[in-house]
Amino acid sequence: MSRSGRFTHCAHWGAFYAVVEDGRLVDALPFEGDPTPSPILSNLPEAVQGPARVPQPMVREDWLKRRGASRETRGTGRFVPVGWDQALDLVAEELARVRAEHGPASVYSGSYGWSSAGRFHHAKSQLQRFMNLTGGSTVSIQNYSYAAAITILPHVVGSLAPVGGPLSSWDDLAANTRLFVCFGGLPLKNAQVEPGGIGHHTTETWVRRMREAGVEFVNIGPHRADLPSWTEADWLPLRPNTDSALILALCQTLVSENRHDQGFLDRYCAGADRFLAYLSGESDGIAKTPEWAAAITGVPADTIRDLARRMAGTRTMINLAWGLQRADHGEQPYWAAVALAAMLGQIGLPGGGFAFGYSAMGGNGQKRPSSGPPTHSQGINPIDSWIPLARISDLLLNPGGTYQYDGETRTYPDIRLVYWCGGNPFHHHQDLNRLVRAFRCPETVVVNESYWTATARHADIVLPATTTLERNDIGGSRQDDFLIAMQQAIDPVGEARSDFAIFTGLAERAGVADAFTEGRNEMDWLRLLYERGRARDRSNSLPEFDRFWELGHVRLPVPDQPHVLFADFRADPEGRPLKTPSGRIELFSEKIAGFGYPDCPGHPAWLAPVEWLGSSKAERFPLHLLSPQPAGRLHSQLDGAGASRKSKIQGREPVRMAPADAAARDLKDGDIVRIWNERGQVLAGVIVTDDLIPGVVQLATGAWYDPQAPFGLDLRGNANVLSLDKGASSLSQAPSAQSCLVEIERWTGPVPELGPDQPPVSQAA
Ligand SMILES: Nc1nc2c(c(=O)[nH]1)N[C@H]1C(S)=C(S)[C@@H](COP(=O)(O)OP(=O)(O)OC[C@H]3O[C@@H](n4cnc5c(=O)[nH]c(N)nc54)[C@H](O)[C@@H]3O)O[C@H]1N2
Ligand SMILES: Nc1nc2c(c(=O)[nH]1)N[C@H]1C(S)=C(S)[C@@H](COP(=O)(O)OP(=O)(O)OC[C@H]3O[C@@H](n4cnc5c(=O)[nH]c(N)nc54)[C@H](O)[C@@H]3O)O[C@H]1N2
Ligand SMILES: [Mo]
Repeated sequence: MSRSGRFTHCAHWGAFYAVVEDGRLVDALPFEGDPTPSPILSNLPEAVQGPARVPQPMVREDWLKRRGASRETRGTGRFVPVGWDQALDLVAEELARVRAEHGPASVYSGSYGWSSAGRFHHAKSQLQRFMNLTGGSTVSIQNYSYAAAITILPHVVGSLAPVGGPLSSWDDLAANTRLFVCFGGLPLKNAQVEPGGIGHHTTETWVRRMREAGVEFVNIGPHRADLPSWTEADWLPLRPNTDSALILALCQTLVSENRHDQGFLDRYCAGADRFLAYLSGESDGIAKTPEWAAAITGVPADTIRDLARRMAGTRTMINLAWGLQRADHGEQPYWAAVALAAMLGQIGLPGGGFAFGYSAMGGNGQKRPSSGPPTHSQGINPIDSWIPLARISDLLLNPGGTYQYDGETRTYPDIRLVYWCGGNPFHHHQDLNRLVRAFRCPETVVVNESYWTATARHADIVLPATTTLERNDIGGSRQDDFLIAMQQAIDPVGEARSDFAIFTGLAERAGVADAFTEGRNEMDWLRLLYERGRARDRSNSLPEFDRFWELGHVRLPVPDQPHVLFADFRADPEGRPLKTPSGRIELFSEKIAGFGYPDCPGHPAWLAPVEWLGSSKAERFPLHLLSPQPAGRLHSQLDGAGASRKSKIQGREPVRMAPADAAARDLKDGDIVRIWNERGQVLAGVIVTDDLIPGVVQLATGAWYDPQAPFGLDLRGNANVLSLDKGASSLSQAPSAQSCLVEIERWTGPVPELGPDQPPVSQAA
């Protein structure tokens, strides 16, 4: 069908209009009324119809010949195009064989990843629904965004609300906060995205309103630009991964100057005495004074003291970026921040307290509609087998191995088949050279992907998935008040099929098609999911499905009143206790202490990370590499197109560094450099900036993994070739990408060409 027209659509980076001429996507226009649409939008037509799409089902040649015996060559060699029937037969037979020979736990479908915005075609839901109907599989828990927080916060405050929302809402902050202390700033570039999509991007509007209302901002961290200059923020430059030391010294100052709120500690907290004994040094001989913290953090002692006094003197909101806990011992700055907020005694008051991740997502701080977006049922996994998701390489490399997690000793199952759908572990996981080795362990790897990502290239069977533009869906997030009709704009590119269609084909082969589809096609499902949501909506304000589809979007009502996190608990701590063992905020956790983990004791503590500027390793690798989220793309999505491509230097990801570090290496803007440590090496292009402190460099995540040879020099500058694959602690086993030391030197040889957009493909068999 060769359509033309304008279609309402939606991505994680926002609602938009897809402009189609003669069946081709030609433009993506900002959504009506969006005050700050995302520049990521500009990439779309170039990517969706670009050369990196997987055109039809593909099987790795060596796997076709030798099946599991070919695993050593995975990630290399040619692919053979096959028809859909053959591809689906191969997957169905291999899955049945592996489950019969090794049991359902030998199939890994943890398949972390953001895929795309539509809620029905949500890739992982489709995968899990299929797996759960056919015997189950090993899955994953947590997320890469805030896994350390997911594990520690239930012990400390009995809730994930301070990180997953709803946070105290922006209207509360604009009206009541006087001082906004941000560790890692408020990176507005991150507020472009919201999982499931967002109708209007309003974070910047809110931060401007706060500034206009006279709120004062403080940015603590290595990167000045984490708060926009118009906030006129005070910048306290701090060494990466040392926030917990600084926060402990703020607490110590409050106590030693008797500025802390003892009444709040007595009424709302448990274990304050144990924590105070650590602050004073009574328990370990080291007082956590500003002088002590200054030596660790690089922030002068008097500056720390002044900040503590300022915070105690006014209504203060403490905010920590999520990136801080994506580090070794990432639990500590979060727990310490809860303790600091408790000392100030403003938790549960308008505009006060603490939160994690304002501006990490576009929906954080927004007021939530009472009914969320539609969701598709994944069913129930018939087996109990899972890992904390960042242990993926350990899982594949150590079948039968044991590890600690949240007080348990657990055992890795023996994985024989990996099925990934809607994620890119060769983007998101740390130490990619290690992941290459890990991916060579299972007998078979199946990947549904739209693009020839490194993950698709490390599969044996690649099933081409449509992008959202090639199917109908509904976009929406529980943190946003829009529901967006995602109207199919173009025909599937090549032979791509939706994940729903792919798993329907596999479900037919497994004899469970009726249970999988329940007899419904795509539009039937959208209608059903929408109408279910409409029935739940207490405002009765939603139109019927057909009207919604015609309008292209609807808005859900949100509460008039500001939301204040923990206001209920503050008002009635006995009647509405927290879901912690004590019912209170745990500044000391008997439970965590009982686990006996040296890397996560019973109270917030300063624990030096394995790699940081104070470690002995910094003599060899003197630069701390931070890998924040990219401004011009979503993770690895759309890396090769539009805004992201334009940001590159000779096709390489830019690395930002301080003038002193550049001068010491005789580098200037635009130079190509080699960045390396003992885990790997990458090429990047230099940008010199005085927004970074000396000793700290920034290489955003998401450049496509493009090794010159297996385990060789990465040509595009993927930060995870360099990052560390270590659990943040025995408690959370969370990813710790932000604890990473490197060295940088000028690249003196000819700059090698980038790898091709597609792997080698044979003529059809
Ligand atoms: N060094 C470092 N590493 C990090 C981070 C960091 O800060 N530093 N951040 C981490 C964080 S917070 C996250 S959330 C992760 C993100 O990691 P991912 O979510 O894995 O990254 P994406 O690039 O979004 O990968 C999604 C993939 O799904 C594919 N896809 C899109 N739509 C569909 C679909 O409908 N069907 C199928 N089958 N596939 C689809 C896309 O083409 C893309 O390849 O990265 C983590 N990794
Ligand atoms: N444009 C765009 N937006 C995104 C995404 C994307 O891919 N592209 N990804 C989304 C996802 S999945 C997530 S989880 C969120 C992540 O949101 P965050 O985790 O908040 O984002 P990051 O960019 O990783 O980190 C924010 C800032 O923390 C600072 N920082 C890093 N380490 C330290 C430290 O040790 N101490 C201090 N004080 N500061 C530190 C860095 O300077 C960095 O700029 O972003 C979301 N938003
Ligand atoms: Mo994330």
